[in-house]
Amino acid sequence: MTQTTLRQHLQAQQTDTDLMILMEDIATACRMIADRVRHGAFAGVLGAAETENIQGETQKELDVISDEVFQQIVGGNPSLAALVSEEVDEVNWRKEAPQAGDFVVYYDPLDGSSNLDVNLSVGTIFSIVRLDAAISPQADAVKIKGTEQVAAGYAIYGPSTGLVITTGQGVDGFTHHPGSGEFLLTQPEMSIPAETQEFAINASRYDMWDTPIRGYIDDCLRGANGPRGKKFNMRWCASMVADVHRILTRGGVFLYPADSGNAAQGGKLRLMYEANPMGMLVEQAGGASSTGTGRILEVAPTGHHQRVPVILGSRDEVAVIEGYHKK
Ligand code: AHM
Ligand code: MG
Repeated sequence: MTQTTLRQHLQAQQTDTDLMILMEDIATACRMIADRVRHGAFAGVLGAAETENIQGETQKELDVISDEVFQQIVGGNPSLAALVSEEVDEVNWRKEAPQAGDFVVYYDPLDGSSNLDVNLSVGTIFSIVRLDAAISPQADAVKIKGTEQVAAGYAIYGPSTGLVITTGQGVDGFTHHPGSGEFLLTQPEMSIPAETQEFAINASRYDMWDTPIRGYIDDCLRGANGPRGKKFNMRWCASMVADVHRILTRGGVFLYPADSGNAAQGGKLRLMYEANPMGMLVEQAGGASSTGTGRILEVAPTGHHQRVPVILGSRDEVAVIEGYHKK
């Protein structure tokens, strides 16, 4: 069987060389994060010992270690203007005078990290924007809409390590092959069925939901005899990467709405390194992504750590949920 590597795939898509090198750097960072995640509770101790740090006994959290790995590998890319990380308050500028053609990378180095304690799937999410003009290195300059993304993706650290990417030409899934170290194309042209009977939401927040979300879930739970006329299944991984991976594989909808517990922040999930990249992937796979009242990718960012309500997945089901918001 012929195996297609990540580079061969990006070349076949005629990806611009600078973008291809950047995506390969991100893939390398993800392979190294996967290795640290696999070390589990030993990661901090072993990581520090490897660098012969005399403070080696001070164990670092894996999400901090993952951020350091990402900065170290991707931060050296010559076309990079800035990194924006969930783990770092300020924009990490890599150039004093970013030019047109340079990239901004937004990322969550270890999403779903509450799952680490229980040894369940976590991942790294990334979004890439290319500057269309020179900018001065100020935080306002990275408030760029999701529609401007040139690529997005995530790595999933589960039973195997996967990498799912889009450069705006559909969505393709790769699996890390431990023998060669390559990401090999294993799920070409991933697509989300338009209809579904499966939703993902943290139902423990039921008492905090607003009327549209409560109405939608109530109606799903009423099954074949209810207004939806069909029985729904439910899944919740508490890891957006794992939930979106399932949806890209077999369909479904994922909801993390704004509710009375997070309304002051505007929701839980972050626009620039969670909602936008997942929104682009889902759209590229034929699905839809919405805040409930509009397309996620069209949200004009107010800050680089901004939070938004997130509803994404099977196209027709997202439209149904938007309908509950219009009632
Ligand atoms: P994190 O970036 O702090 O890990 O938070 C994001 C995660 C998502 O991966 C997941 O969908 C959600 O938070 C789970 O939230 P909850 O703890 O309410 O189930
Ligand atoms: Mg996160």
